[in-house]
Amino acid sequence: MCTTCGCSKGAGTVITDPETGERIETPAEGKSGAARKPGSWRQLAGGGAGVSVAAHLHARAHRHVHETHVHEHHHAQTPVALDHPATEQSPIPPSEVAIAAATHGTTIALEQDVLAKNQLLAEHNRGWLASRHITALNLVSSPGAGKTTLLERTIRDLQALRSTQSIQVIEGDQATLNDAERIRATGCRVVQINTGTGCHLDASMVSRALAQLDPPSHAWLMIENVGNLVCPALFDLGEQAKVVILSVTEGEDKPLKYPHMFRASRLMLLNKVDLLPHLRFDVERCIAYARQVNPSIEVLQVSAQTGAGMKAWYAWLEAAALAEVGETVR
Ligand SMILES: Nc1nc2c(ncn2[C@@H]2O[C@H](COP(=O)(O)OP(=O)(O)OP(=O)(O)O)[C@@H](O)[C@H]2O)c(=O)[nH]1
Ligand SMILES: [Mg+2]
Repeated sequence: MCTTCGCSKGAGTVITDPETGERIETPAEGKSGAARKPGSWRQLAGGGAGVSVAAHLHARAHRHVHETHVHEHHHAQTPVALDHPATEQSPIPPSEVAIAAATHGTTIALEQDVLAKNQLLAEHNRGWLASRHITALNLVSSPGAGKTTLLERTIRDLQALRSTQSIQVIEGDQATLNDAERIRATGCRVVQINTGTGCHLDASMVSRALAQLDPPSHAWLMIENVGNLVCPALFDLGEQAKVVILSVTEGEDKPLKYPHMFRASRLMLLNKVDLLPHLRFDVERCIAYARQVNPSIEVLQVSAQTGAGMKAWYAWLEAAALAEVGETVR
């Protein structure tokens, strides 16, 4: 359940492979009836490329930020807090959690519990992906910002360039196989997660989808999250980075209104720039707002429709993939 908004209470998740028609249903939490066994960590680890995931998870030192102090650990690939949602990478500053905890008591404890459990699963996903040298990105945006259009063009452009790069996609939507069908039409492997009333993907859904997708070594995995600028910011899926897509039709103030998402993202793709001549949208101001909430956010201006700016996005992808391989092969 998303304790932030209670969205997924009462609805199960369905993961569909549009190619085979195979469906894996998981009932909502608290509902009776056994779920089909999800793609567990053990299952995923068994299909790995032979690199020790445990070794990978122990590969790098990192710092945990707790409510009152920061200290160093040596037990995970990237900075995480299994006992607290507020980490260096987390969109929730520790001070806000501390204040909320003081005022809301057990509600926050529950939310911490859900997020801590998710964080643990996300680290499992990350270790498994790293063992296959897979570059995984979590594409987040409000509904209709252009995530699927961007993926369609990215896949087709790279195919036209005769790239041998394997791209695989996990689609997240509350309902329909529409986006999965659009991706499948490009010839790319895809599975669709339908979250029912849920407003975001979580790490356990992605773990099950990965078991179904079984992406090959060195693939690029694109995870299109449910269209929502709020809750997906809180849930680490095990990705290398979040990429937030903001379309110019949404208004330049969105980074200020939804700061957690922009703080959690490494790259902002400002999409639909082909529409700028028809809108009152101040690009420079929008970028300044994004950097106000996240000084290190990278920004690229693109049009997924016309293709403008897309070469810079492909270069960014290559760099992210090289960084992933450099990190995991070492
Ligand atoms: N003009 C213009 N339209 C675009 C661009 N990118 C996407 N669109 C249009 O925006 C609409 C939504 O695009 P989608 O790719 O479905 O958006 P999405 O973010 O995947 O939407 P959800 O999955 O429903 O959240 C479609 O009508 C697209 O044709 C762009 O760069 N320029
Ligand atoms: Mg979409």
